[in-house]
Amino acid sequence: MPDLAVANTYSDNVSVLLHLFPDCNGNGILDACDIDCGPAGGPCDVPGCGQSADCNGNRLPDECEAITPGDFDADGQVDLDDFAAFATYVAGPGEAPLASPECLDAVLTAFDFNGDGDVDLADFATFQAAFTGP
Ligand SMILES: [Ca+2]
Ligand SMILES: [Ca+2]
Ligand SMILES: [Ca+2]
Ligand SMILES: [Ca+2]
Repeated sequence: MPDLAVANTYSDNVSVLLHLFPDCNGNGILDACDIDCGPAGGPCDVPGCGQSADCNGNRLPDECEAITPGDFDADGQVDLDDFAAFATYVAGPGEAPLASPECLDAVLTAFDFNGDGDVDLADFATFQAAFTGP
């Protein structure tokens, strides 16, 4: 016999997710499911799930966001959240940022201010100048 309590929990989750995370990229897949397929048999276990990167970890598919220099979480400000991310990805001069391959472009867009392929203290100087406050 199916576990109705579990089924109801899933449908509740789907309606909550639909409200919080619409289909911003218009591919017919809930944005949360674009990012993560979730458990097998769960509401996000659908064909095409898990195809979107969420490098800034805000649960929105990154292709729906405008990541700009300094603004990694695409909230329109260069603030402490972005600084925390910068600190996560900064590496030495000439070294690739400490990012997964799928996130490399997003990290470089946000933090490689001088466009030399690394995120280092030279970039930090520019980041500081772009800082708009906490
Ligand atoms: Ca979608
Ligand atoms: Ca995102
Ligand atoms: Ca930001
Ligand atoms: Ca750089």
